[in-house]
Amino acid sequence: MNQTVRIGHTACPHDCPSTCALEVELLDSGRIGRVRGAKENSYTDGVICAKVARYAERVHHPDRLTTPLIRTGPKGGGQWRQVGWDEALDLVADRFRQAAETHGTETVWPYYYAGTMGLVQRDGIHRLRHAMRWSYQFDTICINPAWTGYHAGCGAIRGLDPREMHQSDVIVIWGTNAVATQINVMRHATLARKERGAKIVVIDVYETETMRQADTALMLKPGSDAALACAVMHVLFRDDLADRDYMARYTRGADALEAHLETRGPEWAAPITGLSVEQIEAFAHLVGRTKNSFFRLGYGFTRGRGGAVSMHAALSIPAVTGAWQVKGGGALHGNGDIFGIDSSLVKGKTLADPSIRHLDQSRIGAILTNDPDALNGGPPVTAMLIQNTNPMNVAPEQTLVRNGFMRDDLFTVVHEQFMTETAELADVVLPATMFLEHDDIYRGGGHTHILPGPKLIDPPEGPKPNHFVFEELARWLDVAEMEGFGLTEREMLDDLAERSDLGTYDELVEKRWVDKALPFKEAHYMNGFAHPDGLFHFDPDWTGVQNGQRPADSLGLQGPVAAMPSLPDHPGDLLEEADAAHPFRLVTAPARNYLNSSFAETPTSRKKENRPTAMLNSVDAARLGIADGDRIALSNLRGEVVLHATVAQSAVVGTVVAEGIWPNRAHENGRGINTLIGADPIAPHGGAAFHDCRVAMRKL
Ligand SMILES: Nc1nc2c(c(=O)[nH]1)N[C@H]1C(S)=C(S)[C@@H](COP(=O)(O)OP(=O)(O)OC[C@H]3O[C@@H](n4cnc5c(=O)[nH]c(N)nc54)[C@H](O)[C@@H]3O)O[C@H]1N2
Ligand SMILES: Nc1nc2c(c(=O)[nH]1)N[C@H]1C(S)=C(S)[C@@H](COP(=O)(O)OP(=O)(O)OC[C@H]3O[C@@H](n4cnc5c(=O)[nH]c(N)nc54)[C@H](O)[C@@H]3O)O[C@H]1N2
Ligand code: SF4
Ligand SMILES: [Mo]
Repeated sequence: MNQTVRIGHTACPHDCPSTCALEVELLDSGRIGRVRGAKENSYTDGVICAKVARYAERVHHPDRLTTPLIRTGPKGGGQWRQVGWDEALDLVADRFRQAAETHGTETVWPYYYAGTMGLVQRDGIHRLRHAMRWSYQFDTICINPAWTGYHAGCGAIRGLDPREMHQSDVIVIWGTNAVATQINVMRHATLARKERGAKIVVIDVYETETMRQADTALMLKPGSDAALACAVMHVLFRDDLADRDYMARYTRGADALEAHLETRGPEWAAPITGLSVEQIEAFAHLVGRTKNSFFRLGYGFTRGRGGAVSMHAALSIPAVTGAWQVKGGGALHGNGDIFGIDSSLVKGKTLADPSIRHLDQSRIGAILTNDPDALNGGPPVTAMLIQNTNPMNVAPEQTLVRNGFMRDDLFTVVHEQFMTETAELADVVLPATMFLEHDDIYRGGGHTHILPGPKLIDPPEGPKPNHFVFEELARWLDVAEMEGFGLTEREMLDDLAERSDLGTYDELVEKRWVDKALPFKEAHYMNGFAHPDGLFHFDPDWTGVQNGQRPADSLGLQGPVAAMPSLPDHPGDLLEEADAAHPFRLVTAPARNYLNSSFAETPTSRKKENRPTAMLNSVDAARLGIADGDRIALSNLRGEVVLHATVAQSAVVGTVVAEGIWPNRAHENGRGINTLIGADPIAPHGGAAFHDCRVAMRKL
């Protein structure tokens, strides 16, 4: 069949720091063909991940939800009645109203996350939440430990323009598996190596695809990054590689840091990290002698109970070397603070009442099983609206999460593209459009662009955008007259663009993207760091306001702040260290072909990932009599998970890695990997410790 191919321009909406500029083949049939990265976008540079390149598999998937469904049998029983939107919304509005009449408005908990990163489709849920005085969500599942640690040092979430890698002689890829999770980091790093011989250092806890491409591979024990950073800085001070002039002008706490690090040299760090003294010395000398070292700091190494400490410690290295002073030198974690986006209308800021109860997103298991502490002084949660997230798969403490969702007195509405494991336990399921079928605006996490994502194809009959759900529910619940309601998606996008100095939405679509990169001096904090005193803080205050937000303690949700070190140090006391009964440390890293739980529904991703596995070292395997391919169980006090073993020299002895996130049902006993993960908040500003978990392991 001969079809004309037109190209549509949009942006990837998925929860990924790359936020790629996309070119989509639009076939006459209304279907899409191949998806490619835009070559003209200097960050995307024509490169995207394979899973989005084959997006046709997802958007035209035969299992997509296309009709609203109302549950007819027991929870999770799979019996549904197909209904029209009006009947579904009528029921939802009725039940939400009833719940609020019985328990007060805080009993309704709208639960969302970043399945779409669109600023209108993702964030509009807050407008409805505030209008209805429903409970707030304290977002903790992803960024908090990383952002808090970064903010503690720099005073803002911004750093180098990632394209500056082309002017770097050393690129340190720290705690991110860029090949899998943000391919463009790898693209620019490997180009820099080709162009100028830049050396790539990769710091991870197992041999990832990213590490296999490194010039220097530092494979350490989970949660030991701050110890490595301390030893590196010890060497920098010791060997006169610290930039004392720079520190005097731009930092706070340098003398205290130097004194404190005297006892934290490579000999101290070697047993903590599992690295050799020589490896640590060599790494310290490399970054100490190469001013233009680019520290690309990921999320992975912050998903432990010492996560904020680890981020801040790693970030302290370029402040000691003074790397920030030169092109290609300094750090980047994210650039969230450069965009000047004003989402106040979308989010319904004027409707917000700060006294309303906050609930910790990661503690959904404890919340839904009525743990009084997790309920934070408010009523039980008896009604939920869930969008863009799949907590029955991705949230920690899965056993509690399941028990909670099974409660008969909990009414759950899930607006979804697929029948996820969360949707399976819903009372009402509403079908959602995909990004190619609605309009939105996105901003880069790991780069400097704002990109419009205009609608390119028509959805199937049935699915509706998130914005439609906010507007319709507002109407059914009689708050449609409040500020911020009553606009179409396009009108809302125009308002957002205008408030954010981006012109109109159409103008933005015409331009394809806007580059908000800061000038050198700003991006490098040469006019001062973003704290009020203009200094980088080696000695952060972990209490009070964190990353510019209301502190968790004022929300009643703080982690063990008192146990945090006041200067960079190994946060050993905070970690879930191995013990005699649970001698292994589990890391639940992302799989290359899945994105959190997304794409587990597409046949190619599924085939490539094969089955849930746990990677372990041959030394550990031999000791337990486990051979490659054996069925094994991982367990701890939270539960037990069955997988198959892959034996390789790919991690430090004592570390086990399970890539995912696989659907729970892909595991033999229906228990997914997050059964093993704890939900206790990471200090000081919350977070889930997905890579900090002790387990026992046995052959089945
Ligand atoms: N293919 C794919 N891409 C994704 C995702 C996905 O699931 N799959 N998820 C998306 C999302 S939501 C996010 S937030 C980003 C996250 O992307 P990243 O910043 O890459 O963070 P993580 O995915 O948590 O983990 C990255 C790496 O950290 C390593 N790690 C774990 N513990 C430690 C430690 O203690 N020290 C060190 N040095 N390394 C450690 C893991 O082994 C893993 O290789 O990726 C996004 N992109
Ligand atoms: N074991 C382990 N667990 C983890 C992690 C880990 O590293 N290890 N990483 C954690 C991290 S960093 C994160 S961010 C979370 C993420 O976890 P989630 O937020 O649950 O992300 P996804 O699993 O991608 O689920 C997003 C869902 O949103 C739906 N969706 C997408 N677009 C739209 C839309 O426009 N409208 C509607 N209504 N729905 C939409 C998709 O179909 C999908 O089911 O997982 C966390 N869980
Ligand atoms: S790399 Fe990330 S942003 Fe780019 S296409 Fe893939 S999922 Fe989307
Ligand atoms: Mo995330």
